[in-house]
Amino acid sequence: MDDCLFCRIVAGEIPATTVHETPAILAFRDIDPKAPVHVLVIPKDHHADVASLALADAGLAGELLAAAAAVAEAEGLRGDGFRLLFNTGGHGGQEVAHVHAHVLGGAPLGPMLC
Ligand code: IU
Repeated sequence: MDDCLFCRIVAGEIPATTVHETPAILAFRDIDPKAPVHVLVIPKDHHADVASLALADAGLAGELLAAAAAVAEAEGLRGDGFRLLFNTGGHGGQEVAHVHAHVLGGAPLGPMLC
């Protein structure tokens, strides 16, 4: 989608710091990190949110989770733990309408992120 920020990152039109990539998935550092490690993991194909993705392509949703786990491993988060978060829709606080998993860690995050 021409007007989608994350589609433009996938297309290389907007720079991002990539930490993990597969043919279907891209993971890059959040431009405004909310934790010492904050990586966004997205499918290269456009899906608006995690519910839309899961209904349209459960296999790709699984690839997204596997990539998030690989990022957590590569970033050294597996031992102490991390947060995997999908903000979804308006009430969920989703600002970019291209599904993205937030991988957050590197410090204790508390019981909830709001
Ligand atoms: P949200 O779940 O849609 O609220 O998360 C969007 C995230 O995208 C948020 O953490 C932003 O800091 C991040 N982001 C980014 O990494 N690069 C950008 O150019 C823009 C937002 I705009």
